[in-house]
Amino acid sequence: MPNQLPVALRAAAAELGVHYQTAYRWVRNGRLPATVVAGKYSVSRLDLDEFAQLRARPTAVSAPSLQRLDGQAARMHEALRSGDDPTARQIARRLVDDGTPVKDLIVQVLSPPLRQIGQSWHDGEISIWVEHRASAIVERILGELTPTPRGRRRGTAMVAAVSGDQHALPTAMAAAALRADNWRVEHLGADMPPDELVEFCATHDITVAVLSVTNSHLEAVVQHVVTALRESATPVVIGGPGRTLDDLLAEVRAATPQISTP
Ligand code: B12
Repeated sequence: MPNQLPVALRAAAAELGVHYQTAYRWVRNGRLPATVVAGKYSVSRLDLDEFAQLRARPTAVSAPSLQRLDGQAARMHEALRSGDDPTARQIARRLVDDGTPVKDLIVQVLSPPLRQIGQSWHDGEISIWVEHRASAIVERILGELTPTPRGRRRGTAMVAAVSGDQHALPTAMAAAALRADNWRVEHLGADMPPDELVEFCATHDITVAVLSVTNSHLEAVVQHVVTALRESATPVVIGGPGRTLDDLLAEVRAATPQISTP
């Protein structure tokens, strides 16, 4: 008869082929049922076998490679386009649990489907509600990301888009990547009146201002903000379509050479 004794979490992690911390995260977020025995987590043999089987299915994600992320982006596209909120969130959660950096999830898995959906809307293939619904799901996914970097914060970054630009998602993406990279973030979202934005930076301890510019016709407003921020000695970086979150992190560090090491 097979051994039915509960398995200590460390042994369960080894059996699943993951680091102890990964198994611990799965227990904490409820994916892997466990009980506390003598002050330590244990998993029942039944739960462990079921979990191992689930992970072995083709949809499960183990070691996220670039190729794998492409596959997940395709599944994410399906889920976003059809408004399948639970599946979209599950794909994101699993990738994060398996160690995918927040910025890779955003750039490789969330952004390509959004671009495809934007293009399909532009080409008249889908109604605007498909795109709105997909955006709302992505907002929710981004809200559920809770990066917990260790160590001292690099400083405080203000992230916003200016008046006339309602694209809040790119600002939320930038905010999430910055948080994961040890920045404290003041996220003001989209459609920020330029003078209020400048005033905010002047009256708060802002290390760097990050402007996400998605609408191409807002150059004059953006230039106005940049000039005002530079006059008040606030470093500013600007980015938008086609720019990655690696670009963002590199530019923010370059703009603040004096404080960027946590
Ligand atoms: C969702 C969406 C909307 C939603 C936004 C909802 C929300 N909560 O954000 C709503 C419905 C409001 C919307 C409205 C409009 N939209 Co729109 N939208 C999109 C869509 C599908 C996704 C936008 C997005 O989230 N992009 C994020 C990702 C997918 O793109 P990305 O470039 O890789 O983003 C990266 C950078 O921004 C970077 N980043 C962010 N901040 C920073 C900062 C720095 C310093 C750096 C380096 C990088 C960086 O991080 C992101 C991730 O890597 C795009 C399609 C697309 N191609 O993006 C159209 C798109 C941007 N929209 C478009 C249009 C035309 C509009 C409207 C004018 C439509 C209309 N007729 O009403 C309005 C404009 C409203 C306004 N005044 O702003 C066009 C833009 C065309 C143009 N060149 O200006 C696009 C490209 C669709 C298309 N193919 O035609 N939209």
